[in-house]
Amino acid sequence: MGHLANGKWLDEWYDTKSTGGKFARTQAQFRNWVTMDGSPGPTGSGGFIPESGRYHLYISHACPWANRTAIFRTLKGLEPHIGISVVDAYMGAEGWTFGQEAGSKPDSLLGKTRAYEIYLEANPTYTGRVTVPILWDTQLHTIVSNESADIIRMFNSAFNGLEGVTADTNFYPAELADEINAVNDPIYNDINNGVYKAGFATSTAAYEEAVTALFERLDWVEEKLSRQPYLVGDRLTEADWRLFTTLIRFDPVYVGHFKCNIRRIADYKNIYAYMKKLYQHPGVAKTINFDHIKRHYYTSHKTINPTGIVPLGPDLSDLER
Ligand SMILES: N[C@@H](CCC(=O)N[C@@H](CS)C(=O)NCC(=O)O)C(=O)O
Repeated sequence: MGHLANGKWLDEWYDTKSTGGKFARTQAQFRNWVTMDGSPGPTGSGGFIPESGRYHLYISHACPWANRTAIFRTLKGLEPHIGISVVDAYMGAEGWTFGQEAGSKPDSLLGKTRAYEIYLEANPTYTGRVTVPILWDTQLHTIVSNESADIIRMFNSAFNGLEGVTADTNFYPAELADEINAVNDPIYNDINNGVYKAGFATSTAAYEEAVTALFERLDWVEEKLSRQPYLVGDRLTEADWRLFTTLIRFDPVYVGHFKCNIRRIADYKNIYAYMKKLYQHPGVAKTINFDHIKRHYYTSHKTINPTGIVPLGPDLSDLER
């Protein structure tokens, strides 16, 4: 775990001293958008038109944010058009690295062995965290975006029209945009980022605040799903995929490693059934690698789990039935 400071790699854990033990996530810095006509998107600069083979996605199978982008790449039929590389599960002193682990996929494009070298390729004096996902543009030789929330929206619509990519699969329909954004915000704050706020807290007060908000929000989702199949009603949307990648990691990792243990997802009747349905959605299960998920968290966060022992459980076989 580390970060880049003016282009120099520093092996340092998150600083929670200045925030009273709270984990404060920093904002992604590459915020350009691929758009159909190459015009600038809501942020960043223009020039990124959709072309087959032009873009490359760097992910971690462990990471819930990167997993969103892998799911959209698959469900939108973008696999033939956008290449992919997968970092190793273990994140050590050099941050994310590309190796030979089962499930990993080396950087066949730039030939890097460390993810921070990709950031330096885009900006030799970059300062900030080196996170996945990363969407790379082979033509302008830079990072389009390192923000999963933006990348899934580009994948949802900007590439429509390429062979096999259709507008019919639409997880962000205009008429539901307001509703989707309205559920995304609290779910991001209390659940997606909430598990990290709990797990990376270094004071009891910060931990308890995060866990309380997390379970109140899960109870809220449970109630919603007792009335409707998806977060915004009858239609499967972006909001569901954003929540799903946190839910699927919850019982194997967040309950134990991040101490989010008031209840398990398996204890929530409606959320569990919903999560299982999304897991079994065609194409999704192959984007989930429980070996990488468990090994990454339990072995990389030595301040939380110094022995690096990876628990054997829980039994997840019901997801396959
Ligand atoms: N806002 C980013 C967050 C991505 C993120 O934090 N990824 C984690 C992995 S789950 C990461 O790469 N962390 C490395 C670090 O912080 O040093 C997104 O949603 O794309």
